[in-house]
Amino acid sequence: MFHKWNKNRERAGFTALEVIIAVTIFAGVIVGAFNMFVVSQPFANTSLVKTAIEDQARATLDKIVNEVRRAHQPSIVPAEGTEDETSLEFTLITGFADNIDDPQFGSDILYELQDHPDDPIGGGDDNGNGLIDEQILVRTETPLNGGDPIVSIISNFVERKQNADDPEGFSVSHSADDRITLRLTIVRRDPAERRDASDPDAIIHRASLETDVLINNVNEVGN
Ligand SMILES: [Ca+2]
Repeated sequence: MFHKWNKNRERAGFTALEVIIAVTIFAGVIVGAFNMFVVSQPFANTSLVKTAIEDQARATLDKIVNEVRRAHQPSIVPAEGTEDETSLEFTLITGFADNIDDPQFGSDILYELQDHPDDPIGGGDDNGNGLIDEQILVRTETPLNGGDPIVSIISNFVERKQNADDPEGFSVSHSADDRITLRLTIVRRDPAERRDASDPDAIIHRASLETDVLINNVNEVGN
């Protein structure tokens, strides 16, 4: 009897241990699944931001390239042999009257790097978006025959030059063989970032794209 009671007691203890192990494993699985969900959300957002800034840089450069292809070559500023300017200006050709020597001119187009109006240079993050003194790329179209200029922001979140060796967030070079090289750098803070923008460890994502366009020399006919 005593023996049997003792055996039952051992059996009861073993069952309790089994329950504890089972509960512990179950709790571990639940906690693990929860962590996976919580942690994976910022990672998903991070990859979305990286894709978004690359798309933004590419789309902006494509737009400028498509327009500069229609530029009257002699009107392009910076002129040939100029490097790393922060603006690009030209007059559009809308067509040709009778022949290729007689271009018809359209609007004057200016692309220009500017300070963000809500975050002027000062070393701080005045507009609280996690970026210090970010800039904007502005397009101004001035109609040929007067009329008000049309001003639009074609890219925000343009990186400010960080130091003397760092390129500008938007730069234009015009080589001697009439090739225009455009570079645009877009920055965004990580969606999970909680540190202040002035913290050097704060995670900032960056997409820097460069593209070349050869100006069609047909526009130079008659020079
Ligand atoms: Ca800012």
